[in-house]
Amino acid sequence: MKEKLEQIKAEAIAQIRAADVPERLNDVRVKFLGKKGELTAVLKGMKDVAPEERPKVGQLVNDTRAAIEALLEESKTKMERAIREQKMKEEVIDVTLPSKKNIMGHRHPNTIAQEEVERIFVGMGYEVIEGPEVEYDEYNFEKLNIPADHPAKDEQDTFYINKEIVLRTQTSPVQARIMEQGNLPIRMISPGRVFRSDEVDATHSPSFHQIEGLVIDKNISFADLKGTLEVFAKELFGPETKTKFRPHHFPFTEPSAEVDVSCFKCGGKGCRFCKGSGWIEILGCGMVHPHVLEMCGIDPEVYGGFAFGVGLERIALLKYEIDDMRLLYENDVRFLKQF
Ligand code: 2U9
Repeated sequence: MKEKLEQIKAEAIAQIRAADVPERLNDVRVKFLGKKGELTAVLKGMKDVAPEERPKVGQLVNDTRAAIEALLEESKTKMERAIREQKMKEEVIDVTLPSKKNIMGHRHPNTIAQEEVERIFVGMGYEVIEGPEVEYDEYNFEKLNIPADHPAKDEQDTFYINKEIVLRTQTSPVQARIMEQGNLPIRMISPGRVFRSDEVDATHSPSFHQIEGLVIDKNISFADLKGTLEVFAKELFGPETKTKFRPHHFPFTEPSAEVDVSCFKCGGKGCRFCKGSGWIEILGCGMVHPHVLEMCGIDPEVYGGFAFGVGLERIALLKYEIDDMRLLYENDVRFLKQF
């Protein structure tokens, strides 16, 4: 029995020494100390040992078990330490390395201009409402009093999806849809992308952005329109800014006007920026045409209103003194982060 135990112990020790990973150590534990292990088998054979010999043999079995367990534990600890040290060597962290730069994006000048215009009108109680970029001809043209034979409807100027559907050429259809809903009064601005079949140059792009405004209520006069746009111009270009309303024509407004602001570079004296005139054109506006009101379900005998349209790129180019619109679409961060 003694020899048998010595043999088990020697075998276990040899196998523990040979183990190269913790899993192998566990295999050894199961093989020798487990329920069906070799040492357990010896214990089971105790019934064949003479009773007076049993305590001695029992003691021997326990000693062997303790020796194997101790060696297993010691090997496991050693192995785990070695693994940890190896890992530490592989995962060296150089705390002296410079940190990665956190590269921040930047708001596009168009977005800055749009948010500025929105801030001004929201401050005067206007709602900001967006709508679809792909529109029915009916909303983009018909309801805005732009008849079938109007030059703006030419395929040279408008992108047609089919006979009835276009890429909107202005954001006015958003306003026409809101008017149709009939919740009056209305005080809204609609910012967004619009499309015109233009060749690309320093001041044109087939896709650009607008903000249009609309007010519909009882007793709205041209004086309300003038006052509103004067406040807008002063907020946008500074408190000294003067405004000039020049008569103009738009199909959807009557009367209509184009608005110039006094040059914010020279204060109106005339410079290169305003091409010597002292004035810079910034937007178009007018009193909503009674026919437009009617087509959008509003009684022009009871309600009236004014509307205006601003090109956002134009505002961005002016405010930030950018001389070529194409720079706005290249998305070069070195350009964008200047504003
Ligand atoms: C409705 C009725 C009337 C919107 C208006 C303008 C004048 C205007 C241009 C500015 C530069 C377009 O981006 S641009 O080329 N817009 O001059 N827009 S009045 O009038 C409306 C809008 C909606 C229902």
